[in-house]
Amino acid sequence: MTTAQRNDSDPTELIRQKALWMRRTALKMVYKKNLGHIGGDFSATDVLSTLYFGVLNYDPDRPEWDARDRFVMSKGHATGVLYSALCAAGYFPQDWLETYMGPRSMLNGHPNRNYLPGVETNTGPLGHGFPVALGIAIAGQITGASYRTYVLTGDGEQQEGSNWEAAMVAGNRKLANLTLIVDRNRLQQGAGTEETNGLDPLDDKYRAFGWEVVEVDGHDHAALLDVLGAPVGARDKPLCVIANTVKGKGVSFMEGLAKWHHGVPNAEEYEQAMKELV
Ligand SMILES: Cc1ncc(C[n+]2csc(CCOP(=O)(O)OP(=O)(O)O)c2C)c(N)n1
Ligand SMILES: [Mg+2]
Repeated sequence: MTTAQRNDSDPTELIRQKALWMRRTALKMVYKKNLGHIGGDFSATDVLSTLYFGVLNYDPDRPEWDARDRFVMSKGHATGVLYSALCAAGYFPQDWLETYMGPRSMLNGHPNRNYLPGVETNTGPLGHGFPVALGIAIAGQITGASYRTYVLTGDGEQQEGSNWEAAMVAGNRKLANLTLIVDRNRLQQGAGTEETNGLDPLDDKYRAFGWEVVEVDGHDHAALLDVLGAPVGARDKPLCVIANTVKGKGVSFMEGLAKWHHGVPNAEEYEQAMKELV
């Protein structure tokens, strides 16, 4: 990020302000388009805000800058929060957000790197982003590059088999430059993860695959900053951060309910939600 935006005396203040803006912006986009995935946008907002405004090295004027840290949004359905973050980070102007999922928009329902600066790779099919991030991290390991690779996956997404192939390779290769963040909101589309195809004990699974594992409150900016900003040199394994989150976080009547996976608020609900997001 650009150092001009950072407040070194309290780095969480900027993260908090951006997270609020991102939630309001994602809600506006979803409401206006009458489409989207607001529940998973809100569970991931604090992780993305911490990454973009406290952790990642990037330059929005040079999206392909070689030394940039890579962020892969494997849960590609959550474009409300991804596009809000990229816009807040300076990759494109705010009026582009108005075109969300419109005809010929660059802001598709799922992110497309050929259209939108800042999108590291196309995602949307669950289980796709993590294996791509693995390849990016391996490339960095082979070439001795300094960039770090971060990937955010949904917890329901972890049920896809491709993740476990990627996890195995990362552990075997001791890819310390790779951080996987699991948005552990315990809900997938329409139901809970544990009643659908349980993941627990997720931490033990990753440890068995050769990863270091840390659990964190996925809405606590200071805790996220500590874990995600920790120097790579301090470990010799890939890092799995299980971010315990709440689907729909920030709006009381959305929190923890599967219906808001891709529910859209009506006018009254929209007003109410905006009143809460201050
Ligand atoms: C391979 C594949 N199957 C199904 C879908 C449709 N789909 C989109 S999101 C989703 C649920 C994802 O749940 P989770 O990973 O927990 O996401 P979050 O709770 O963070 O929104 C499903 C089934 C998809 N995008 N890709
Ligand atoms: Mg989930």
